[in-house]
Amino acid sequence: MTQEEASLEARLEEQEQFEPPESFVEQANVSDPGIYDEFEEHWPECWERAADLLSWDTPYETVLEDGDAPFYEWFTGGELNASYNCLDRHVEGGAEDRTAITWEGEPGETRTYTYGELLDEVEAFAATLRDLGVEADDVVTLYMPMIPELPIAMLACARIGAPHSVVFAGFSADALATRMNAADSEYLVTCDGYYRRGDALDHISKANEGLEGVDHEVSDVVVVDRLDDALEHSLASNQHDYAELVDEHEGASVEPVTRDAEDMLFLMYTSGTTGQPKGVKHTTGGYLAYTAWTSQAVLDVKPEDTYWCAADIGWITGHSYIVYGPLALGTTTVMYEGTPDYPEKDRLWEIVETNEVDIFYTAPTAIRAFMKWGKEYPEGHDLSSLRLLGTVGEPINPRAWKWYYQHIGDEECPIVDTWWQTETGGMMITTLPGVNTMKPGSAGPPLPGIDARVVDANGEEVDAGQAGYVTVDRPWPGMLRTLYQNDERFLAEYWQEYSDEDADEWVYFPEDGAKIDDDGYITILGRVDDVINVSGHRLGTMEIESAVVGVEGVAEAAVVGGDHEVKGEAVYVYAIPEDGYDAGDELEERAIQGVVDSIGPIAKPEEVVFTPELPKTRSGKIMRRLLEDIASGNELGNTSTLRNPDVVDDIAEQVEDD
Ligand code: 6R9
Repeated sequence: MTQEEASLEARLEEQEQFEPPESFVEQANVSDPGIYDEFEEHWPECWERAADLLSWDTPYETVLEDGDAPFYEWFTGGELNASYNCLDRHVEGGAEDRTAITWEGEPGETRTYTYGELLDEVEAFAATLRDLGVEADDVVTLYMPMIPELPIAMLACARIGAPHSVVFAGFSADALATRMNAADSEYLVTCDGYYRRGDALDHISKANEGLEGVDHEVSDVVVVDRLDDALEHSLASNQHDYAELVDEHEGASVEPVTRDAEDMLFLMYTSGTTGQPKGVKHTTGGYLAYTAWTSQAVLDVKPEDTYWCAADIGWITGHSYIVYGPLALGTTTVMYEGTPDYPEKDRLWEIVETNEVDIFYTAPTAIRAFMKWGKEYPEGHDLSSLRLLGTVGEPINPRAWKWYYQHIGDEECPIVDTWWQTETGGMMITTLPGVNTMKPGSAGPPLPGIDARVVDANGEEVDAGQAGYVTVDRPWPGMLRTLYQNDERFLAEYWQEYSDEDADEWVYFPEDGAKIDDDGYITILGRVDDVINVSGHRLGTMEIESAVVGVEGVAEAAVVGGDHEVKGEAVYVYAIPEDGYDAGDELEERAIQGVVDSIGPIAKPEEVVFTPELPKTRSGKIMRRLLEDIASGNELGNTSTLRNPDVVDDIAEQVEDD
């Protein structure tokens, strides 16, 4: 390190606040601090601003209908089509030749689709789906990796009014079956495989195995041939080759189906406290308006930009900020198939340089990996096209924030640390990059119109600096409407904790801990339920536990998240072997494989610790907090209230030995 660099590092290390550069503010979509008051004074009509970003077939009558709270309705009476809003209207407006999607395959090939071409592809696939018998309101499952056919299929579904349910390609066959069963989905679009670190991965076998676990008849399966000859596969009688079907429908014209603002756009299954994933339902009007608005106000997206959200479309971040938000605004959105370190650890920076990316949005876990690899990788590339950086998915520690600011943004790009959830549809707590001071480690104030607070267990707002829980005291357009076919669970999961039902006061509880400072900036502390966050991916400990207990030879298991340098949190399993089984490597291997088979490699345990007993309270509850502390290597508090305090030392010793 040169002396100059060393003094810069030292200065950054001490600096706690950063102002957005003047050059950014001057061109920002939102730069007037008055926007907060404006939204406050005109709430809920302020949300017309979001709805105005869309083209409506029928104008809405009411902005917010709260008669049946918390089953809120937004833009009631309005009608629109999401695919029309993401495609046709840009083409009609003269942007036919603007690039909509730039795709980078892992082996190095690229594909681009202009808005005109994307519309043609979407129409051809929409016609295909219709021919297969898909009707409005039929749930179509999309089990696909990061290939252009995924957003094409999403928009084709939206065009004909069929909600999609995207299942992350890294999820297991079991996870696919569970989700298809829960949604009664009779159609599946998948692919033969994809590339990962140079290998052609077989995906179709996993899809086929999943189909065996579906409890109802699946009418049709469409298979994209991503790998050509790299993987031989045969198709069953109800399985069709994507390209063949699309060729037959080339040039088809499919009118976008007019949808009610409150009609379901998609379902997204996410992890919760119990083993059964939650089917989060998002609607057409509110969700699309909210993702378009936040893309514009927070990500500063402009039609002429090249914008890159390096997430996977299989998660909500990809739905909202690779597909719907950016395309609704008519910008160019980048998709990358592979991993950041293949073929070299500068792959992402090469993509930024060659595509002259303006805006880059990623997860803190990726930034921590970049830090570990070293600054020489970004330094080898010209990243001067970048104007704005963003993070999402988990808390970002100030050190990683500053590294991102210095080595990727060259101290010239604001960073937005955006807190939100699958359920919120879009961003909720973050600075506005053209308005607010940034404080590394703190997401920022709630967005204009968002009534997020930090409260204690009684719902009273906590003092600055005190830890509490996040609540959202007023609805917003992008919010989930319910859990699919399960209103009861919707009420119990999100509204029970802090609402006063008799007074008809409804408070949304996201199950995150937080603290707030004197300026109203919120620092998120993490989940307060049994959900852990591994590399920005949300996993339910209960789902993992039931996978471990399903392994022959395991009697009981507790799963917790422990600190991890790169992943943020990692999965730790504490398990009691069944009598007659040896607590050795073989059982550990099988326990790990059990988790991978039932959920997917993202949930792979960091460590399995066998113990004759789990630490339990006198009332018989497993002391998870204690196991978390052991996993994270923290100081252990008082264990005297345990029924079996001795077991703690045994476990802690084993973890240290490993
Ligand atoms: C978008 C997304 C939601 C959970 C959420 C919280 C954590 C997300 C964060 C963050 C701190 C941020 N989270 N963004 N924590 N700072 N900027 O990630 O959705 O997969 O549903 O996860 O992620 O704990 O409750 P989802």
